[in-house]
Amino acid sequence: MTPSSPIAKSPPTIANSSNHDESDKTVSKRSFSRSESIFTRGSKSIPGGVNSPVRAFRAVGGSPIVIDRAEGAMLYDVDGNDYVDYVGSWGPMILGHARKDVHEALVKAAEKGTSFGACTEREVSFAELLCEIVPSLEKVRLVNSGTEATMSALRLARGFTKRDKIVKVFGGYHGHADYLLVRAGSGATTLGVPDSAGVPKGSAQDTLLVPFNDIAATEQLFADQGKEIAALIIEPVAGNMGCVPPQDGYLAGLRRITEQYGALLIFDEVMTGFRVALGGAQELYGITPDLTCLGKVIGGGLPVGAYGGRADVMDHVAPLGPVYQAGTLSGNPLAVAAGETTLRILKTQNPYPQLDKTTARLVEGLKAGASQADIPISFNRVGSMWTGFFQAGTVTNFDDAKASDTERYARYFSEMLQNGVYLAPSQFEAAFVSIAHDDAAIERTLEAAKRALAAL
Ligand code: HOZ
Repeated sequence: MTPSSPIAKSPPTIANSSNHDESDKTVSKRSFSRSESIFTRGSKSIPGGVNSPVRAFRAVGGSPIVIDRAEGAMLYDVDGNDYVDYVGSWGPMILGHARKDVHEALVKAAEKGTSFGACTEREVSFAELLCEIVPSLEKVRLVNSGTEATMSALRLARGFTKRDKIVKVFGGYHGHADYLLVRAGSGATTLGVPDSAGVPKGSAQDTLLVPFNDIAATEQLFADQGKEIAALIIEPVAGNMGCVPPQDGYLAGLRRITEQYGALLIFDEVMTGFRVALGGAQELYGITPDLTCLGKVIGGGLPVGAYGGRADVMDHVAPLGPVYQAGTLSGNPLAVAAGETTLRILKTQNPYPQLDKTTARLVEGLKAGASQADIPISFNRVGSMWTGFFQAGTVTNFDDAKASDTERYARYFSEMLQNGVYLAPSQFEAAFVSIAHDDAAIERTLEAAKRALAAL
């Protein structure tokens, strides 16, 4: 499978673009001076200098690199440094950056107007495509972000069941709605604020918690309070405590318990949708939730979210039903153009076997490097989503993830940055491989990791 060419005129220069001169093996230290000065300037007008906390380098030290452009698997910062990118805009960029076909679809859509706040034919074909691809979707509503999707799905679940309580897992992150910032993973854990200030007690008191991969605890919770629980929301492959796969039978167990107590099962597939399989984790593991939340990949790099599922539940959403949810830019023609083009490419090309192979090669290589360097790193991977936890133990839940050596991860992160690889500036995030990550990108990453581990 050959990805379409990127829009920039110059071809990516992966193999020779590190800061290592292969002829004399000298290493020049990368300079980040322009990034630093822009970040310092930005910190005066933007809180913490970032528009989303996960972008800050607080957990790893130093100041964030400031991006100039991206192409294929590569990021380029304002100092002229290049990086093999494993953040992928936190998941959306499964086709790689600056795809020509996505770009063309965007230009074409923009020529017809950027927002109407009214119906379009394309939002209908996009909804049809989503319902065709994602097994549980009978009806779907477009929103603007993953946070909006989870917020709306939970309101709908509460309106449908006429119950107030919801269940999430420790370390699960489902966006920044009040009642979800309870023992939340991702940036909330990275920055030490798993329970955010500003959340009224009343909003959080109906959020119940269980450990990920713990069916017995979930069973017990439902035995105690099941008749009051509207929904259990979960990332079927946890991604916001780092990548943690569900153990055999776990998702089936959740399906059984929620059904038994008349609660809805909501899969937050913002990260896993169109990522771990075309139809997401529900296709991969063969479990059908009542509602599904989507984001990231469905926007093809533009802000899109969606929630959908059983028609009898979705029909409770206004204007059909009493659960209100709205949005000026929902179904925005640019976002839908980028999203639809991305999904059609994924559907036609089926890059998933290739993504799996590439990521397996990467992770196996990283594993071998870690074992040669005698540094314990525990790897989890599902398809093109993975995390290397700096510890010897197996990571099956949030407590396991938190046992990682975050200081060592921070040193590794900085060394990888110096060696031209951009990872998430946190131990508690998943990394993503795109179809633009070719052999040269993987080789370069493995070389960088060897150097980084040797420097620890
Ligand atoms: N789910 C993303 C990180 N785990 C969110 C990105 C953000 O918070 O900016």
